[in-house]
Amino acid sequence: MKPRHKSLISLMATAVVALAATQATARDFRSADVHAKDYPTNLAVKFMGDELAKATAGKHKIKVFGDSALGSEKDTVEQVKIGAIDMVRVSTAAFHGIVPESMIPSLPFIFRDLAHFRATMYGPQGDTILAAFEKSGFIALCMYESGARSIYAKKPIRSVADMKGLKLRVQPSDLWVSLVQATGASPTPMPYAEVYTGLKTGLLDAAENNYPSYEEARHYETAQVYSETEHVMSPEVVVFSKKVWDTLAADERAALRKAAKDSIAFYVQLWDAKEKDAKANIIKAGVKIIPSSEIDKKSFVEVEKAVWDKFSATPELKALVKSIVEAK
Ligand code: GTR
Repeated sequence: MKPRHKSLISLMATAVVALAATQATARDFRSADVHAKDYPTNLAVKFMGDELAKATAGKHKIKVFGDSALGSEKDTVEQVKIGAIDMVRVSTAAFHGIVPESMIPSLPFIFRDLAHFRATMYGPQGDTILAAFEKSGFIALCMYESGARSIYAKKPIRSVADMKGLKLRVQPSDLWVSLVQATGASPTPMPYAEVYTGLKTGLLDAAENNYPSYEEARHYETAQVYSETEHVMSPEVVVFSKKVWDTLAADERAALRKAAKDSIAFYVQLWDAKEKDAKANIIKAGVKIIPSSEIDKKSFVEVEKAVWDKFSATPELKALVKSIVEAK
């Protein structure tokens, strides 16, 4: 046999062994999250893990690391990129600088209501956004709703005029910085885990989030007025490392994708209950709520037009915006 053939055969043999090894290796995929173990995102990823274990006869599982134990959203996304962590559940805001499509659902007031959000983000427009992650080296498996984000401070916010000069925490993202600057407030980008201290020490006057995060992170202890500005409904996203994904067999990838899709309905039920529960708890704790009916939303919509233009500048992004806005 000629040496060339020999080396080809040994190469093929190595490939076969490698493939068998990949398929034989059981994995406990590590998934990072900033929320506590019992928060809906973590319970949903745990559900995904149980489904995955069933589909792979117990071979693959998912282990959730909550409470920012593996780092901030930005840090863990970087680790997922290099394959040091297998998975992450973050706000889509953590991908604003990486996947331009992920910015679109954070455009202020883009969703008319929850039904509009669900029809698009669990529908074709959501699929477009998820698919866009791959060219940046990530496999986005599914999105979850996260209610509406509203502003909380020591004082009520009824119109954009009340925002002037407020030191307001934002998620580390250019879109978020611009969004808050447009209102006349002063944005301070900071990881979730640091906001509690920021509010306590007076480094921040205000922050913004949905009811469950406002409650979980105990931001209500210092920022006791929650004004239902409902300015953004950005979704959560569950993302898998492409580096790790590329080592998996086709049936294993399919099982992961299916488990993620199946976790949405499970999540939505938990989220619905959590929102109600969190709101009831913060009311009990003495928080004053300014209901959305008392907020001059028009004043916010006006100043945010420039943000839409700035962050959906390409024809592809404009088409995505149009398709969301025009969806029934
Ligand atoms: C929450 C979201 C987290 C994180 C946090 C934040 O609503 O679930 O992933 O993004 O907001 O504001 O940092």
